[in-house]
Amino acid sequence: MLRFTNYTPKILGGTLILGFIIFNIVYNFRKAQQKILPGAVSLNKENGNTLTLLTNSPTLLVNVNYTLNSSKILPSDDLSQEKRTIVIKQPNEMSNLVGEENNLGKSEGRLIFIGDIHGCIDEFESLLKKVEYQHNKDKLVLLGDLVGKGPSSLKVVNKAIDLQAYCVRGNHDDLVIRWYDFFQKNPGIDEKTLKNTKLPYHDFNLHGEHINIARSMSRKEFEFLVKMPMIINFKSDIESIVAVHAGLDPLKPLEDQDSNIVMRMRNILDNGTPVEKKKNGGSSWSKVWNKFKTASLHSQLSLSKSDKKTCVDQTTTVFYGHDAARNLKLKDYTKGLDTGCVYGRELSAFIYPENKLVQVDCPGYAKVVPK
Ligand SMILES: [Mn+2]
Repeated sequence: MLRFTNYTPKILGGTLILGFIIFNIVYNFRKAQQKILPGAVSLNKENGNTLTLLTNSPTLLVNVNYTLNSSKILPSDDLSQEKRTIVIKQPNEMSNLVGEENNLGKSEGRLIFIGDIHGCIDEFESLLKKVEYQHNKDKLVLLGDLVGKGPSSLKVVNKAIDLQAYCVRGNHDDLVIRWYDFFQKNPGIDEKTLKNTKLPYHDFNLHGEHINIARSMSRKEFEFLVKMPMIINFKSDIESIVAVHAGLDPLKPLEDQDSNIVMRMRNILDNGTPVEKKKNGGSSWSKVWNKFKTASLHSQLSLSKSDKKTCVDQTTTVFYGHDAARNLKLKDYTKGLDTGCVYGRELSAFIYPENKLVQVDCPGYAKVVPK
């Protein structure tokens, strides 16, 4: 029987202090774990699915400044009425993005945005012919997922290297990058050890194709992929064009976007949270982006004045891929170009500043997986 003695308050006090210490250790340990893993934000918190973490310190944002060689600056609505020449100034930080030969300097010509290629090298080459791509004048912008699903992932990567294309990282590119990194850290690992090893990412699949792409990848191919940033922002005095693989969180400036979200988002919930899977609810991110002008978005979400300044300018035009299920989506401020090439639909190019869409048909290589 427990009796109240002179020692009881000390024991109770001691237990409380000990409990407090243990709580703090656990809490701080978990917090420290989260700090070690920046970008480890779950897109699907509701389901408890944690998202894949990123390796190799991905570059979030690269800015490309350009000027318009036009005697008359036009509002963006009139872009199609007068062909303007873009002069791309190659900033230093782009030098390691466009392959080993960085001799572009200034180039005049068109920006040609191309949706998810997924290893479809033949269709990629046909599309280049169809748009009459001129290497010394035009600039290619590939919207990520160069690899995976299709027949010739590494041929597409090498073509991008040869053409010195600007590319943003897609979720499939990211998976191959992480597998390559895994083999760098575990050199010569045999099949048996591999099977018994606890793999570092939930989306690592020993029977998937990404492991094989990574295994057959050269150092040069890896370095090209790993240097692909999440966001490229083409900026002139009057307009801003952004290339990303999946989408942008309208409530954050470009430099504060989350890499995982930029590579994977599809929808935005009513409370403003971006989510990867449509089954999590919400609306298409592009619908949200186009629907709300900056002010109305802010007033709806009751943000403070200081927050208003930090959001992405809603007039920015965003080129993206990733959402083959929604197919071609050309809206005022967003251009969705994943038209399901690898599933037997089309590979699409959007030519700027002509605002012209060019497509080639594809026979289809991969089964359609509903998202
Ligand atoms: Mn994708």
